[in-house]
Amino acid sequence: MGVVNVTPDSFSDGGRFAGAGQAAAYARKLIEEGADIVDIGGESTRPGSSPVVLEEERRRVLPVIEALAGCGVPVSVDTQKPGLMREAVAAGASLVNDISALTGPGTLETVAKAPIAVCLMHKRGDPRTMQDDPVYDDVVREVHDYLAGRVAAAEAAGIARDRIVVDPGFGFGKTLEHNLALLCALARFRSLGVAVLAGLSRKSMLGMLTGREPRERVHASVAAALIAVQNGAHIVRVHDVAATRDALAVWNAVNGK
Ligand code: HH2
Repeated sequence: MGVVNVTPDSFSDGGRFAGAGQAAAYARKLIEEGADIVDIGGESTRPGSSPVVLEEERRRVLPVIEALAGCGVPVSVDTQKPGLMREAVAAGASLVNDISALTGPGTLETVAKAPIAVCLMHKRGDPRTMQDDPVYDDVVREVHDYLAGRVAAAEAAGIARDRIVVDPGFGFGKTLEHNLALLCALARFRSLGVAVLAGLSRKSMLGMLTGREPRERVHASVAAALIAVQNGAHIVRVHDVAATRDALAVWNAVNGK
C-alpha cells in the first residue's frame, strides 16, 4: 500500500503537492513502482496534529480519488468521517482506512452499506495526546483483544470477514518498546482470521533507532516492512514503494513466492 498524503502537515511528506493533479500523478508513479493499493489521506494524524473539518478534507481528497479512476489498483481513503467515506466510495474508492476502527458515529453503518473493504486500526487516545506516556499491562494482548472486538462489531453490523483488515497501529499511543513488542508478535494477529496490515514507514520509532529525520528513514523503513512481512503482515503501508518492492522481491524469491 503506497501512501499519498494530500496534507500540508503530514510528518514525512506534508505540503508536497500543489494540487489534485500532482497528487494523482504521484499515486500513479507509486503504482508503476509496484504499489498494489494506494492510500489517499487528507488529514494528518501524526502525534500533536489537529483535526481537519469535513469540507477541507473533502476538498483535498475527492479530486484525487476521481482522478485515479481506471488506475488499475484499489484506491483507499484514509479518513475517520462517514460523510467522506460515502463520497469517496462514490468517487471510486474501494477501501476505507479508518484509524478509529469504525468507532465514530455512523461509520460502521456507512461501511456495512457499501461494497468495500475496511482497515480497522488500533490507537489509544487522539493524535493530540496519544504519545503522552501511553501505558499497557500487556500491549500485544490489549491491542489484539481490541481488534478482536472491532472485528466482531464490524461482522455484527454486516461487514463480512473477507472485507476486513486489521492493523495494530504502530506509533498511535505506543512507546518504542510497545511498537517493538507488536512488531515481534505480529503473527498473533493472524489468529483474528482477517488480513493484517502494518504501517511502520518513516515513523518516529525508526527515528529513535537510527537518529534520522523522517525523509532519511528509507532504509530503516524497508527493514521494518520486511520484518513485518516475515512476521505475518499481508499488507505493508509504505512511502517508499520501489525500495520496499526490491526488498520483498528478495524475500519472495527465498520463500518461493
Ligand atoms: N499511519 C498513519 C496514517 N494512517 N493508517 C493505517 N492503517 N496504519 C498506519 O500505521 C497509519 C495510517 C500515519 O502516517 P502518515 O500518513 O505518513 O502521516 P500523517 O498522519 O502525518 O499524514
